[in-house]
Amino acid sequence: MGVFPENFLWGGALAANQVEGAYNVDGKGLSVQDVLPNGGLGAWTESPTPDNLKLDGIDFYHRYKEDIALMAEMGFKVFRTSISWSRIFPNGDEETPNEAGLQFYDDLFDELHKYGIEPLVTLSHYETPLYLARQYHGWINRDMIGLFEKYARTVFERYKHKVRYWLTFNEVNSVLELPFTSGGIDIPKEQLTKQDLYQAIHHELVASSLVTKLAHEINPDFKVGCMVLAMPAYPMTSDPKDVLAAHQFENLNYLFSDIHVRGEYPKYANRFFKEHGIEIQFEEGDAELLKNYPVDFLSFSYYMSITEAFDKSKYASGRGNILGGLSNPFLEASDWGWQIDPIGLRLVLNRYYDRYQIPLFIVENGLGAKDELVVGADGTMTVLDDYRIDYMHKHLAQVKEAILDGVEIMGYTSWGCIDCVSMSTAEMSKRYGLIYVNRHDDGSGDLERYRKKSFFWYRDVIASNGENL
Ligand code: BGP
Repeated sequence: MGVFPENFLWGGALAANQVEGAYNVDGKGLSVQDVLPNGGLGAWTESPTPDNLKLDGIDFYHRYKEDIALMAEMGFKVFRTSISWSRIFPNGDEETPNEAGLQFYDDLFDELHKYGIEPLVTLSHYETPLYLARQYHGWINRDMIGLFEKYARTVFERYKHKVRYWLTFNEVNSVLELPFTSGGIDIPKEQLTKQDLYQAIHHELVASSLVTKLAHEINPDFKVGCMVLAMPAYPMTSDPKDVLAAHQFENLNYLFSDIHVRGEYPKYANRFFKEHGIEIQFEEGDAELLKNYPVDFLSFSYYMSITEAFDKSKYASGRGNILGGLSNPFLEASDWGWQIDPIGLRLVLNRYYDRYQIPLFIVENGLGAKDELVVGADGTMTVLDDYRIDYMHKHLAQVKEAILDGVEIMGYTSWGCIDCVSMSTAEMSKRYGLIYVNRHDDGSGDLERYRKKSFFWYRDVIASNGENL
C-alpha cells in the first residue's frame, strides 16, 4: 500500500482565457481578459489590441486533441480547465446560449473521456464577459447573481453526464486585489471602497451557494468546490505583535473558505467590518442560502507563503502571486520573485483540514520559469527543466507528508501543465508547463508542442501513484 490513495486524481490545470485563443471565433463575446494586454495586474484597454497574447493563447481551441493526447500519455486522471462564460453567453445577459460555444466544450469533454480523463471545470476563471463589466460594473451589481445562475444552469444541464467536478470562482479572494480581472468591476481600484469590494464578494458568495444548490438538484452526483488562493502567513519574528499580524492576515484570507464551508460569516469578520466601515447588505434568503448549501470540497492554488510583521516598514518587501508580503530570508525565490516554500503546502493542507474536515484538492501549483528549447539526447527537441522537477518533487513530497499527517486530499493538478500565457503579466516566457509551446513574448513561434524532461518525470510519478517522486 502506497501513501497516496488509489483513486488520487493526478493531472494538470489550465484556464480557457490563457490557452484557447480564438477570442472572437464561433460567436464568442469578449471577456475582460481580451482587453488586458499586460495581464491581470495591468491596466485595461478600450478594445482588444494585437499585443495581447491571450487573443491567440496557445490555440488550444483548435489543438486540444493533440494536447489531450499528450496529457493522456502522461497518465492524467483529471484535467482542470474553465468554461469561457462569453463563449456560452457572449454578452452575459442574453436569453439563449451560443450553441457553437456549448458544442466546443461537448467535444472537449468527449475527447477527455476517450482517454478516461475526468474533467474538473471552473465556471469563472478571471474571464467575466466584458459586456457585464461595462454595463453592470461586474460583481458590484447584484444582478450578476441571476446572470451567473443562468450560465451555470445552462452548462450543468448540458454537461450533466460529462462533468462531475465543478469549481465556482477561481481564487475568489482575489477580487480585493484585482477587481477588474477577478470581479469584472470596471472601476479603477483607487476609486473602490472596502465596502464596494466586500459587497461584490458577498454577491459572489451568494452566487456560489446558489449554484451549488442548483448543481446538486441537477445531478446529485456532482461535486462542487470553492477555489481560493491559499497562502500561509508567517510572522517575521517571534514578537507577539508580528505573530498577531500574521494571524490577522490569515483570518482575512480564511473569510472566503469559512463562508463557503461553514455557511456563515465568521465572528472575527464583525470587528474588521466595523473598523473599516463595511456593512454587508444581505437580502432576504442570503443567509439561508449560505448556510444550507456549503461546498463539497475545498480547492486551492498554492504557489508561496507570505511573511507578515506588525511594522512592515522595517523589512524588505517580497513580490508574489497577487498578494505581496515581506521577503522571507529563509526562502529562495523564482525568476519572478515568488518565494518557493514546499513546507508551506504541508502547513496549508493541515490548517485547512483541521479547520474544516472536508476533502481538499490542490488545483494549482507549479513553477513559472524561463525555459530553453534544446536538442535532447535522442535528437528530439526538449527542455532540460531539472529546476521544475525539483520544485514539483519537493512540493509533492510535502503533500505526501500531509497525507501521512491525516489530511484527506482528492488530487493534485499542476498549474499550466502546457505552457500558457501568464495571468498576471500576459507573458509567454513565464512557463509552467511539462509541455513546451513554441510561442514567444513577441508573438512569434509556430505553436509546436515539445515534451520537457519534467513530462517524463511526471509520467513516472503518476504511474507509480506518487511512490517514485
Ligand atoms: C493563479 C491563477 C492562474 C495562473 C497562476 C499563475 O493566480 O489562478 O490563472 O496563471 O496564478 O500566475 P501567473 O500566470 O501570473 O504566473
